[in-house]
Amino acid sequence: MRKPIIAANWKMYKTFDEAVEFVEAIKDRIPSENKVDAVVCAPALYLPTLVEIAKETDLAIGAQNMHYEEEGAFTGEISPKQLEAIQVDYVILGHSERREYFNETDEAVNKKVKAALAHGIVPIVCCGETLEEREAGLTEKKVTNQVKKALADLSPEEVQHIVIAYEPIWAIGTGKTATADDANAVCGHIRQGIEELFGKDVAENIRIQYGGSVKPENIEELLSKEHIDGALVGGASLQVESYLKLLEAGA
Ligand code: G2H
Repeated sequence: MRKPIIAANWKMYKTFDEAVEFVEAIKDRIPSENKVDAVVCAPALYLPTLVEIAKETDLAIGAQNMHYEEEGAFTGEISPKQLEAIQVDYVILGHSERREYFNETDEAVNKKVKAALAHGIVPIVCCGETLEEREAGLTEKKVTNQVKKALADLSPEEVQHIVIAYEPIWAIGTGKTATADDANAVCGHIRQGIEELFGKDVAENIRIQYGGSVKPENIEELLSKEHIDGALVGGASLQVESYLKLLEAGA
């Protein structure tokens, strides 16, 4: 059985004080780590403080992006080595907002995935289609291709530690959610692609989240589906009670 993983993606929201207040409020209210993995992916400048507050609780802290190089002259960037040093557990990679606004390519995502794994950080690798691609019947092709490129040259052993997040771009922050059946079908297709590339065991073990306007009202139905192992949540992860409801649905 795959353990659900509910990850908050705060994006560029919350001040430092708000972030600290949130993590203080939830850290002792996380359902048992045996039942659900709870992750908060916060703006980078809050990470050391949040890791410290969440230490010895069931809450894990993640970053929303990183560079693939260990160090160097890359003004404004943050490296996997730097994230590892402050004990960040997860990193979101290849989110559609980064692909769209910061020109992040599949090749860069692949380098980042490798770098994260080399530093003991679990990558949450995002994929998803635009509305035009969906309407043209290209969803499966687009998503499978993104996943294949993101995981290029990795071993089955490495891939089973990764989390995939399927986020249809047209459902992000729009209030529109893919139906649970549609989301499940695409997640199933991703799993099938992983089986072809890395074998049945890896496909059965790897966790695939759905993301895109997930909220307390729709999470239970999404999680009831065979291939959906959790959620990557933006808007509905910003309020304490809402995020806790999402975790309870996963537990
Ligand atoms: C998709 C999601 C979080 P939201 O980006 O990754 O955001 O839940 O606001 O659609």
